[in-house]
This record gives sequence, structure tokens and C-alpha cells, in this order.
Amino acid sequence: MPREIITLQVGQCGNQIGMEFWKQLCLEHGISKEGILEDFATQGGDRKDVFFYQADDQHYIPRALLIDLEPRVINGIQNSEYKNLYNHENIFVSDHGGGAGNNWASGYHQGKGVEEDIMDMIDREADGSDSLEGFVLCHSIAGGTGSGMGSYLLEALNDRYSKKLVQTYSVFPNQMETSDVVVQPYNSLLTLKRLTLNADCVVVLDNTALNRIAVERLHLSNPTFAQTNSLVSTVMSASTTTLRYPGYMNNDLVGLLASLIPTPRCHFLMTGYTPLTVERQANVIRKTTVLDVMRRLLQTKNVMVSSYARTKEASQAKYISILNIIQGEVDPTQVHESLQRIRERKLVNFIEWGPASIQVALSRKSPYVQTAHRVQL
Ligand SMILES: Nc1nc2c(ncn2[C@@H]2O[C@H](COP(=O)(O)OP(=O)(O)OP(=O)(O)O)[C@@H](O)[C@H]2O)c(=O)[nH]1
Ligand SMILES: [Mg+2]
Repeated sequence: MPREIITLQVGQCGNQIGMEFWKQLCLEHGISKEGILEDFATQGGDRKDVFFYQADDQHYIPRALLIDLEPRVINGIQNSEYKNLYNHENIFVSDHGGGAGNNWASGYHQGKGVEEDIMDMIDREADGSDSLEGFVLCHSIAGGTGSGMGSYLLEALNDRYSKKLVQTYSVFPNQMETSDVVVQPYNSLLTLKRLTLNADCVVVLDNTALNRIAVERLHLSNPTFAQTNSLVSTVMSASTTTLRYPGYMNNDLVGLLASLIPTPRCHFLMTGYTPLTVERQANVIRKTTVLDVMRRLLQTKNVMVSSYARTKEASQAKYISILNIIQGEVDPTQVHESLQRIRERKLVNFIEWGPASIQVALSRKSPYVQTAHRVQL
């Protein structure tokens, strides 16, 4: 039975990373820009119905809500090649079109005003699924709409769907650039409170680290949002592969998260990914063994959060738990050997108060694409 997931994309950043995510899913499942299944993809054995449903004419529609208080980004999506993919009933743009002007309170307040409209859309989507597992919220925490309205929606979802999981992909602002928006720290703090109290799992992505990865690993001198967002969509799609390509375990979000979150408050995750490419950039093919991949995932330079572990005191940094999702043709005995090697060499420090576990999920699909999740320190 599919465990469906509904995606809410809120604000400029939310919609931009959401759009990249859907592009990636369409590619992986062989769904065309109009939502039509390509001829070569009919025998996939994959689960498209977690993230998509089928219209009367069998074309696939994302279970996604596009929400913003200003029309620019959503208009952009509606004028793009993917305009026919989304359900137009699921697009919400406020009447006045003025946005929230980087003001958390304005976003929160406007969220309250339009709660009914949006909850109607969410209810309709929820009723359309067999066994809804939960929601994914994409947003930035520094603006007005994604942060303020996103916060309001988190609270509302908690109220109305208290049994459903809520996972967020939250983009933290770039610390290196002095922003011309002085209230970013306030917006971020106010949102963080809701992320702590009202979300079950927060995947932290920060623009500082995303930029650093784009510059250091992909050798882009001035990464654009489109390029950093494709890093985000890679992580988002990779972390959901076990849901979309069912294997013997981790077939639902609960199972995936349960192993990572030892106690409910520790639900901020960091993600890493290797090997990285952007837009099929010609890059040198390296030899990838399971050990190489696992080792690389432990290196902070591959992690999409700028963490304490990058500083000199890195040796004091500790992991709570780790989940490696490994895609490709992998020999299970290699996994065992690599784990042992990592343990012998003491490549990771774990907290003392919990089981020091590196879990491994093997997943089908494109060979030699790997990712890991780890809980924030
Ligand atoms: N990674 C990434 N970050 C983004 C993107 N767009 C905006 N941001 C970041 O998000 C923050 C600003 O939030 P926005 O999403 O633009 O704001 P909003 O939610 O639309 O809210 P208002 O426009 O103020 O109503 C800044 O820290 C930006 O650096 C994006 O496409 N990708
Ligand atoms: Mg905006």
C-alpha cells in the first residue's frame, strides 16, 4: 500500500526548490514535462503514487501545493515547460500579490487570514490519498512568506493532522553574505521555534554550505540559485529513493526517520551526498567502492550544513546517528567490511549516551549515486 506524501511549497525559495525536486522526480520516474509516462518507463517497478496521482486520462499529477504571497515565482512556473504538470487548483497566490516583505509577522498573519482556503486544498489532497503518511514543507526560514506563513501552516497541520508526519526542508540563510535584510535573524528564530515544536523532522540546508559545495566541489565561481537548488533536489530525491523504489526495509518515512531520531527533540538532520554533479557536467569518473563512498560521506566538505565539525575542534564533534542510503550495484558483504573498517579506524565519534550506529539502506536505481543522513550534533 502506498504511503502518500503531500508536498507544500511556500514562498520564493520553497517554490524554487520544489520545482527542481519535481523535475528530478519526473526524470527518475520517466514522466514527461506534461505528466505523461514515457514509453520506456512502463516497467519500472517503482512507486510513483507516493508523490504523484493519476488524472482521469492517466497522466501523472504531483501531490504538491504551490503557495506564495507574491505571484512572480509561481507565474514563472506556470510559464515554464512544466506548466501542465501541476494541478492548477493547487496553486495559491494571494489576491494583493504584495508578498510578506521579509517580515515573519506579516507572513504569519496573512497565513491566518487564508487558512481556510489553504486547508481546503490540503483536505482535498488528503482525501485523494489512500493512506496518507504525511507532509513535506519546503521553505526558507529567513524571508517572510516561507518563514511566517510556513510557521503558521506548521501549527495548523499539527492541529488538524496531529497523527501525520511533518517533514520540512528548511533553507537557512547565508552567513557569509551580509544581507540587506536586517530582520533575517528574527525571522529565522521565530521560525526555528515552530520547527522545533511542530515538525517531526527538519532537514537543514544552509545556503553557506550549499554555496561552498558549489564552489569547492563543482568548481562554479558564482553559483546561481538554480545550481544550488539542483543540489537540494538531488538530496531530496536521494533521501526519498527508498520510499519510491521499495526494497526490504525503509519503505516509509516513519521507518526512515525512526532510525535517525533517538528522541523527538533531536530531529534536525544534516545531509551529505557524493559524488556530486550539476546538470550532467562532464566530470571525471572515479572508482567508487562502498568504503570510498562511506568515507567521503563522513567528510564535512560533503555535508550540506556548515557545522561545528568544520572548525579545528572537529575531533570533538559527535554524531548521534547516521544513515547511509547507498544506491547502485552494491555487494552486501562490502557494506559489512566497510563498516568494520570505519569502526577500526575510529573514523566517527558518537555520543556516549546512545547506540553508536551507522545504518545502511541499500536502494535500487541509478548506479553510483550515494547519500547519507546524519543527525545534527
Ligand atoms: N537555496 C536557495 N535559497 C533561496 C532561494 N530563494 C531564496 N532563497 C533564500 O531565502 C531567503 C529569502 O527568502 P524568500 O524565500 O525569498 O522569501 P519569501 O518566503 O518568498 O518571503 P517574502 O518574499 O519576504 O514574502 C534568503 O536567505 C535567500 O538567500 C532559492 O531558490 N534557493
Ligand atoms: Mg517572496
